[in-house]
This record gives sequence, C-alpha cells and structure tokens, in this order.
Amino acid sequence: MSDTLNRISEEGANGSSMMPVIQGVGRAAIEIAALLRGAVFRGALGLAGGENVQGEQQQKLDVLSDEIFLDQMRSTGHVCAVGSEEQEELLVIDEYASAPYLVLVDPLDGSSNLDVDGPVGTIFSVVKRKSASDQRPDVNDTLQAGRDVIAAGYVLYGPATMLVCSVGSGVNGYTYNTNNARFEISHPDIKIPQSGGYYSVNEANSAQWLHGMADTLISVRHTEKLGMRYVGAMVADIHRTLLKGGVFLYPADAKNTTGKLRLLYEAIPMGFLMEQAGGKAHTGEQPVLDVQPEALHQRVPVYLGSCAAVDGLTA
Ligand code: AHM
Ligand code: MG
Repeated sequence: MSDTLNRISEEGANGSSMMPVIQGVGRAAIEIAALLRGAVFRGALGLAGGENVQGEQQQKLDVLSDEIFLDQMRSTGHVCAVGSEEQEELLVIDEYASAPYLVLVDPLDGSSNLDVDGPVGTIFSVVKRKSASDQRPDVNDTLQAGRDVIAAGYVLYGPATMLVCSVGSGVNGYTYNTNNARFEISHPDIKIPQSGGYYSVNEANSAQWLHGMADTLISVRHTEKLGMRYVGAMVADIHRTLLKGGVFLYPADAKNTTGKLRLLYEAIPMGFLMEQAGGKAHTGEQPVLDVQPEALHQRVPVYLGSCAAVDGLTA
C-alpha cells in the first residue's frame, strides 16, 4: 500500500489541478481526526451555544472543524471561497479572491454521534468559479448542478481515518497511516455492488414518509434481498453502501417535505461519488446531479446506492 494521495495528480483531466485542494482536505482531515480523539480531554464535547443557519444547535466540534477546514482551504491558495453548512453566508477568502475554485463543505457530518463516540465525517465538493477572476466570488458561483462538480469526496473518522474521493474518473479510497502520516490507497477504483447489501434509513419516520414510500421500501427490500443498517451519520452509512451495496435514503416526510439533507453539502457530493462508482443518486423526481441549486442551504430527498435498489424506490 505504498501509493499515496499524490496519485490524484495522475487521475483524469481534473487530477493535477485538484491536487492542492485534495491535499488541503487531507491536512484538514488529519487535524480534525486529532481534534476528535482528544475532544473529551479538552472539554471540546457538547454544545457551542449557537445555532447554524438551519436552526440546529452547533456543537463545539462543529465550530472547530469548520475553522480547521476553512484555514486549510485558505492555505492551498487555490480556493477563492468556501460554502459551509455551518455558515449562513459564503465565506470569501480575501487573499485569494481571484483563485479558480470554490469548495462546499459539511465539516462535521453526523454530529449527533459525537457524544457516543460514534463515527462522523466531513463531506466536500469542488466547483470552478463562474465569475471572472477579477470579480469578487459570490453565492451564484456555488449554485452549480452536480454535473458541473469537478471533485467530491468525504472523510470518515472511524476506527481508521479514510478519505474517499473522485476527480471525475472513478472513486478511490485512502486510509491514513499513522506510522508515516500519509493517506495511502487502500480501496482503489471502488465500484458499488449491484446486488445485495443493506437498506439504510431512519425507519422511525416511516409513518410520516410521503408518496407511499413505506410500502415501496418493504417491496424493494424483499426484491433486492437487503439487510438493514443505520448509523445515523451519512458518511458512515454511504461508505458502507458504496462497499457493500444496497441503498441509503432520506425521503421527504410530513415534517421535512423537501427532505432533510442538504443539496450542496450532502446530496451532490455523495451523488457524484455514487455515479462515479457505478451507482445511482436520485431525489425521487430526478437524478440528484441534474438538480439546479437555487439556494446555498437547500434540502432535497435522497436515494443513493445500487442501481436496482434506487430504481425500485424512485421509478
Ligand atoms: P448534520 O449535518 O447536522 O450532522 O445532519 C445530517 C445527518 C446525516 O449525517 C444523517 O444521515 C442524518 O442527519 C440523520 O438524521 P436522523 O437523525 O433524522 O436520522
Ligand atoms: Mg451534515
């Protein structure tokens, strides 16, 4: 396993240009993993006292992870702005306001798992700015459909720290080796299994799901012979779905009529990875990557996984 994150530079058209950004994500991941490991000793668990734009209570680790990620994106010199789930407005990096890329991030996804030492993750995607380099980037630069994303991925903080990403030519998984402080390739060319695996959903909401989804799921889980797993942290649930097959879903329900998960920070990056791994990503109405974003913090229903399972739930 000697191949490291540097191999991104050899992958397809976007490989070399994405190198600095993906390496920046890798540095952020190492810092966030260390922060998580030591959080209980530094009093960094628990609520920060504020709310994010979605009206959700922020945990201290949400805020700290957001700062780490932003600092690392700034240090690449290639990122002009960052849109974060934890920030109401787009954050423009003034020193590099003419740089070519914008990054969208959920710095610490699945934060309800923090108090129970469960897995959490970071989710990101990269787009090219639409505005001219002599203009100040703004939110319109981020409102790009998933088809225009040039790189996306996630970091899973589990027993090992893994970075799984795509620059548009397949999906590779790298595991952080603490002995040499490098991300080494451990899961080359990930392809989602097209049969078997698990369905993954918060089934406690099934009575509230719209459009008869509860009955549809019962039928699909029988036809596709799916087991059931749910961590409640999207990164962990998607990681298992990519490796073992099946489907992760967060449907619209009576409370969240447009779904719970965020289009730009969660649905599009994971949808990009799913398609790159030979799977599908759908909202129930259209492929996730075809949705034209209208707002930074927009939500959509998601069905992500093996083709037959996603088709069965969304046809
Ligand atoms: P977060 O970004 O505030 O952590 O919320 C997103 C998380 C996902 O990781 C996970 O799939 C989902 O919310 C779980 O929601 P629920 O607790 O409703 O099952
Ligand atoms: Mg999230």
